[in-house]
Amino acid sequence: MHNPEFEAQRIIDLKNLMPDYDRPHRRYNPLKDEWVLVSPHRTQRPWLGQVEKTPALILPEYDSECYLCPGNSRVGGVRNPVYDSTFVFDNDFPALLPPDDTQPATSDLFRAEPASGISRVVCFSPRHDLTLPELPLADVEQVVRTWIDQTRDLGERDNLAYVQVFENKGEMMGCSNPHPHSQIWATSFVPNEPLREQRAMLEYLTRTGGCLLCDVYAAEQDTGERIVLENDGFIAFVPFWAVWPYELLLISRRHFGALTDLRATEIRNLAELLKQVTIRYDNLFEISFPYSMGFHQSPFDGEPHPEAHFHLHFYPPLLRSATVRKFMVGFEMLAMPQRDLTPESAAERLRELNPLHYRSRPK
Ligand code: H2U
Ligand code: ZN
Repeated sequence: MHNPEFEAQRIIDLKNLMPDYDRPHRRYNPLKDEWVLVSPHRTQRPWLGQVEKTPALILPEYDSECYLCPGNSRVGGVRNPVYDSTFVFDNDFPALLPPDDTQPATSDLFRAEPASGISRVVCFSPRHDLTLPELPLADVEQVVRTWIDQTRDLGERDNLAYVQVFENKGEMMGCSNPHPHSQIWATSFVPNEPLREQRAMLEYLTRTGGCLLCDVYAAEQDTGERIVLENDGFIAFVPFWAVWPYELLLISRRHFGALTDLRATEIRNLAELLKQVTIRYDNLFEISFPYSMGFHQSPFDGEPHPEAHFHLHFYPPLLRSATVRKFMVGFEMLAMPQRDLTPESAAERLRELNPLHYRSRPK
């Protein structure tokens, strides 16, 4: 299936990589078709800028003021059931509405199209205080199963083309409530990020005959230097082209497109890796580690998508401590993303952390 010339080039490429290269260079992101500037020599610069607030350490198991806890009223007045597992509800302030017949005004220069969809909130468990790293494994599996069921339900609908499952964790990421939850926005169109990736994966398949992420999986296993964790179903690694300091990409070992294609063993593998990855994250600065994470899967647009390879991005904002975050400003806003810490050093740091959550270790 692979083009042999391309295969030979891949091996040369691997040998030519320079993880200990300490001069500025740029790295290519084939999923986004864009470059990131890496400036490893800058990691020593002093920091006199903004200091972020450290998140509260101890949360109660139940909070009578929380709009997501079992039995409590939400902002719109609806009361949550006394749920004892995952709990899904339609967002009371949805960004998307059901389709109707109205059309926005549009012109060549000022283009607009109708956009419809469904937004839901998925509470991970009744516990107000247990995020993914501290949730029992069986409960994390239940969260994965809920995402699968929701994807199936929404993906099968004629007027929806994409199902975006994501979690915003921590005030720093704009999360409005500490009760562990994720969101699902299912849209009548494929949003920018998955569309861009899908086009890149399709271009790669056409050019090489292979799958971009299957090849990345194999290449990362060959070198091992950016892998943080792996199991039979998935690897978690800091991508060669990562933008965020401790960014991670989780990709499935097997080639398949969507959450709905996961096999029973892969559900368990994914739950295990989610738990272990988020434990390492919390252990990095011994705080509840903020991030935005989300799955990228095949569009549900009725077309076959042989190019699509199921994966999960973690984009955490923190850089050097619980209080120092990376800002995407200046050159990043106006020119291109830039990082100081190399992906290889970030991976090494995450890999060497204790596999036990800091709050569960004996003092
Ligand atoms: P975050 O994941 O960014 O914290 O957002 C939580 C979502 O919960 C947000 O989209 C919704 C908000 O609209 N929400 C409700 O649907 N009902 C409520 O009572 C409060 C918040
Ligand atoms: Zn709560």
